[in-house]
Amino acid sequence: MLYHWLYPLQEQFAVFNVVKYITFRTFMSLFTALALTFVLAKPWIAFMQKKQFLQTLWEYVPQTHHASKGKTPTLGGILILFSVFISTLLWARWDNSFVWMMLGVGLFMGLIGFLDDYLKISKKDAHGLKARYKFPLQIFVCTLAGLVLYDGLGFDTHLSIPFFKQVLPDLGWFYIVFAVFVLAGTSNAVNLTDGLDGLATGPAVIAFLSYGVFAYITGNVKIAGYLQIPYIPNCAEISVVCGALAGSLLGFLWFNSHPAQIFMGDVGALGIGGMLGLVALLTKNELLLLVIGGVFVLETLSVITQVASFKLTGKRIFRMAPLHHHFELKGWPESKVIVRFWIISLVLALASLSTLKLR
Ligand code: 57M
Repeated sequence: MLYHWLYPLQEQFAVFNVVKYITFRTFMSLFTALALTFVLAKPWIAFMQKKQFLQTLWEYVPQTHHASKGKTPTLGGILILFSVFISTLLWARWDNSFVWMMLGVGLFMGLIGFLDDYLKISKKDAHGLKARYKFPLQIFVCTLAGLVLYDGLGFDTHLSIPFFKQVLPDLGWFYIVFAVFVLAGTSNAVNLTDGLDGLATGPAVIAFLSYGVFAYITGNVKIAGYLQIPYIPNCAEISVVCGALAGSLLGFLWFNSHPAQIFMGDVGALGIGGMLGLVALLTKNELLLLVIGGVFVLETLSVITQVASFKLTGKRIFRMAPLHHHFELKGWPESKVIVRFWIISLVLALASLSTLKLR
């Protein structure tokens, strides 16, 4: 919005020329979202406590210390998404379809998560929205997003494979299925990871910072050409949204860090996960998501292999899946599991960025 208001004034006031620059608006968006979340978090936590919107625990929580977490307010995702929306609307260009897609996916995936949280809180039952309703709803939203990309925006359906510049398989209409897989997979992966204080928030900050860089260079014809990566017009504007996400999550982490004063809830995990999947699609860096979002992938793989092993052999691979429960049950203190997962996340993100010149 500010771009559309301030840029025309640059002829009278040269200083407003600065809003032309995506890098400037990305940083402003980051700081605005950070400040919003930071300032609003305390009143939001107090409001959640007053309304008794507290986390509902599973009846068979194995770790005794998790029992105390039942007093923690949830629905922090509403705060995160609110700050992201306000900051994006302030700093991003309104004539960019990708920006609206990001907000749309965040909103609708967040709504599904909210329904889940609402049922958990109102019925005081940790199971919330039943999987037979939750997954079809997710698939519906993700299919809509896939259709908008494929049909509405005529998005390039070629798959870009890191290190293989010449290999660009065209997925054709199958791109919609691929998009659903990436979007639904990422949102559920973030959701599974969100089981310890700041465990999903930290890696999500790192992932959005990394994708902010990827979005910027993918949408810059000169840098994309120099690095020999696919150039996607209008893609750079997504870095403003990534900035808002990174800022908002960072502000939230201040309160979600151990011992957490608030959880993001499914509204946050699904909304943020959906947006992370979408930014990977829009920057044509879907395969790199396996590395940038490595912690989310590891957590998901631990669940898949645990369930498969138990069904096929009757034996468990991990003491408990997702992976963070395994380490907790091995006796690692919660903060150690969290910080070590953050370290892994940071190293993987740096490794992803280092591939840019190699490709
Ligand atoms: C939701 N929700 C957290 C909070 C957060 C298939 C199976 C692996 C599914 C999995 C599952 O349901 N995972 C998704 C995980 C919950 O946190 C809430 O949920 C939101 C995110 N969706 O924002 O609102 C609890 O996590 C803890 N927490 C923190 N700090 C945070 O910042 O400490 C969350 C955020 C909170 C709090 O205690 O209450 C959750 O873990 O429930 N199910 C499981 O993870 C279960 N695993 C399992 O059954 N494993 C089996 C099989 C099926 C693979 C096995 O290994 O044999 C375990 N979950 C829990 N206890 N809590 C079972 C034991």
